[in-house]
Amino acid sequence: MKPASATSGFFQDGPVLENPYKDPGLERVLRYFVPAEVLTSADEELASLGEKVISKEIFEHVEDAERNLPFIVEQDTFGHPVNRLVTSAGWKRLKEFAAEEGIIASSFERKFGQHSRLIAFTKELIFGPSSAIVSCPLAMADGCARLIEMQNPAKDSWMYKVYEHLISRDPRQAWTSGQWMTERPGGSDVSNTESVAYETSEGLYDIKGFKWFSSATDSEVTVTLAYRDQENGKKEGLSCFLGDVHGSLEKGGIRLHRLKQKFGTKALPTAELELTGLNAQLIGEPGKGVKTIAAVLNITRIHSAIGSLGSWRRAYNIAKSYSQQRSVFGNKLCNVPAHVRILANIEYQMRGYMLISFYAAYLMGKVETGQATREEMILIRIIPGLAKAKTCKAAVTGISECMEALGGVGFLEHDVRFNMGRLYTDSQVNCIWEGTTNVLCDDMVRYMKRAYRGIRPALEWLLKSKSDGGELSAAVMQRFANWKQVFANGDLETCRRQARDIVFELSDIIVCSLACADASDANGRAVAEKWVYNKDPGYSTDRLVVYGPTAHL
Ligand code: MFK
Repeated sequence: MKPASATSGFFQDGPVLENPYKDPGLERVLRYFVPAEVLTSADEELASLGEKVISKEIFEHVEDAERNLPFIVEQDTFGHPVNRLVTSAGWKRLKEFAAEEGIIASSFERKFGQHSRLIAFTKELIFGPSSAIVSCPLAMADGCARLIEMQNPAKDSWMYKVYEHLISRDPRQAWTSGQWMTERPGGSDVSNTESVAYETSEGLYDIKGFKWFSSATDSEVTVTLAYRDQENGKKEGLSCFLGDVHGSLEKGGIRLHRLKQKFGTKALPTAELELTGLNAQLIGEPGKGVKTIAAVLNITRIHSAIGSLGSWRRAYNIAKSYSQQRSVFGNKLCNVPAHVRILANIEYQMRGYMLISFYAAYLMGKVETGQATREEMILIRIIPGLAKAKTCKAAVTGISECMEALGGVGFLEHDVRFNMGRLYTDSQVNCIWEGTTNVLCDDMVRYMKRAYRGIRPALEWLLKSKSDGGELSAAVMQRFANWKQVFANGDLETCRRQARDIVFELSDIIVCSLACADASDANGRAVAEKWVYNKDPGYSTDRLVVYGPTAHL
């Protein structure tokens, strides 16, 4: 045998990245929610985006953004304060690309009516893992645009101008938004906010305070919370404001205090900001800021869930492709039943999470276009939170499993295209921002306890409408009956202590129910039976679900 050298001997062929839009798992979920004629109209746009996000050019921008991290220039040579945030060319180009591709615009142009949201979120899923987390400012821009749209501002107002910038496809015009809620005393508990808004003229304010965790600091505007300055010690709740970041920075109304050093999302500038005079406009009713900003949260929560799924699918597709390249003990991994079973289990799980996350997008689209039924108007209050709470957590362990499926090479970071470590570290944040899992669960338990008389029939309606009338759906109904008993019998404090169990079980029940409506073939049935009974479908079904019916392996 000839000994190997650095340049001779065995070299493993790497995995192949395919167009993520052509992913059979995604195609199936899209067919579930989107009518065929809409998919046909959107096909070219989505396929083209799918090609671009795996192109050399886009990966070069990602590499640039991830190597040349943002920084703050505090002072010039002579000690004058400069207060300038520097981001890389790659980061800027990725933002421009997102605008050109209409990642946010697609939701608001409403070219596909109520299905526009589903098409837009498909774009987010496709682009997210090639975005160096430009997906974060996009998510907040999306939420901010929706919040403005809900106010129905006059066409000649500043607010409307902001809206037009947020949804623009022209990279020279496109803006993004921040969302500055978090302060030192309160992360999730925003009532401890220490920012004060001083009225300058009707509807206009100068906000002073310290924002502790401000992602997407390079955004042109922000949605933020502050207490309005009250005369005579009058008490009022938090109010919500739309802040002019760009203008306020220029005139010294915001000081970039420092950038956060983070476990992941490193290309994304996240800052501590001292507000010495953020010019802002009141948005929504004074004193009802939390309720107002919730419109943003419900959208960014869907982004978190679908962003996690985008990374997870990328990791899974890399692992799947690698299994068709790599041989061990004389067998390709795709022919090792234990390995195929790991991949199949990932697909069964992920498909369930895709169903609930895309269902959230489906509902959002119906609500925004005035097509939602009474029950759907109720469900939209909880489905985005349910989808985020469980999907984001599952994605972290799921991506870790995909990394392991590549063995040692899964742990390496040489190649931006196959950097599983980055997908893993970046996905961790989705469990935290926009409400940690426990905060989401607590909110949902409190809300459902208050609104149970409306929520219960809405859930029953959903489960019935997805039922196939067979044994699988009967098992789901039984599980829901058990859930109702636990939830209805528990007092508020007991349910809050058990919030995670209660919310996770409800999320699973909804996934099971959605999966039952897609169980008409072997592939869909395997997913549904896995979720409902945790049934092992056997090796041939595992292979079918992972590699498809015609795979020659
Ligand atoms: C790839 C993806 C990229 C994603 C980008 C993200 C960038 C990340 C930047 C950030 O992380 S920004 C900070 C994120 N912070 C949070 O998400 C805060 C998490 N905490 C919560 O969600 C708490 O539940 C909450 C702050 C809302 C609790 O505050 P409160 O003061 O205890 O309010 P409360 O009483 O729960 O709710 C006030 C009202 O709002 C109630 O209505 P009523 O006044 O009619 O009773 C609630 O029902 C309503 N509300 C709360 N959450 C809602 C909602 N309404 C609709 N939908 C919701 N989700």
